[in-house]
Amino acid sequence: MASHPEQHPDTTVSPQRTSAARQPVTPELRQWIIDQAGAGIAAPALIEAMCSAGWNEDVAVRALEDMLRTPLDGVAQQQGQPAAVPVPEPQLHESPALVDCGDRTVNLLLTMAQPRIVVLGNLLSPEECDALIAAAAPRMARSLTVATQTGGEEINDDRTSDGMFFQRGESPLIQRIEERMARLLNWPIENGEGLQVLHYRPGAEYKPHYDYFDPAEPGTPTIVRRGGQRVGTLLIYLNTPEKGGGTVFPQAQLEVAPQRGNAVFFSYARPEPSTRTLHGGAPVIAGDKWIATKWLRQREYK
Ligand code: PD2
Ligand code: ZN
Repeated sequence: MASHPEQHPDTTVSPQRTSAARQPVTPELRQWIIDQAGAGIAAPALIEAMCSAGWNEDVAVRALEDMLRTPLDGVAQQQGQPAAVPVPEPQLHESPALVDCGDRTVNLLLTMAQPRIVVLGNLLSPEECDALIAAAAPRMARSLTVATQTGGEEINDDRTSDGMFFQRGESPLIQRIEERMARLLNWPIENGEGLQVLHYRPGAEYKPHYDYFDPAEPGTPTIVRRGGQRVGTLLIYLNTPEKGGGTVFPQAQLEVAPQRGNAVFFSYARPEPSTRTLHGGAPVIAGDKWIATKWLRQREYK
């Protein structure tokens, strides 16, 4: 049985707890969750205990979700790592099978807490995928990556795809897709970089990397002046390659199969390998692979 959170010496129950819709997740509540989870108490029992101690159910669930996502946060800060910052996150309270994105309902296929990864089905229709490829195809060039030494851009042998960027909101199609992503991830459209489309031919790949900008690189302060750090990535598969081309997360030992219209989202609350968001595009073995990538920044990306 889970003890009640108010039994924690630092936690006092006040009558306002049940009425306040926006109760904060206090450090004491976080500590209580760590203690209980460490004692092997399962999530449903923890939520029940918090609710019967007077915590608002939404706050209880949010606290637990936060803890599951960043279980080592306290330890990380003690070790001098930067504090975790807010990240985009779909509304997945009560594990819905379907997620409402305003103009489209998306299927929830997989969630992982640490690293935070969410796999979604049916984010784009087949027609939207085809339209994105058609609009991108005449504008493709060998992919560049951000040159972390200088803050500029460079050709990178780790990334043997062709690519292009749409301007944010540059067409009704792009606008509609960006609004859907913003609604899905609860993150302002203005914080997104322009949507990127990549095309991999057989043999092409994107070797494992992190999407955040390494704070140790000299070009990073220049890069993050515009919009802050990247804190999340949404990759959408625009076609289904015949063989290969999955998105791999080596630290999670996970591979997401590329299926047209599906997407994988992951977030990183600090620019650190401890987020375990190392990921890569496995070599395409047969057929082509087309993806669209949306990177989310901390602040408005002007
Ligand atoms: O194409 C992919 O699966 C892939 C893998 C890793 C794309 C990216 N990173 C990216 O666009 O950042
Ligand atoms: Zn990447």
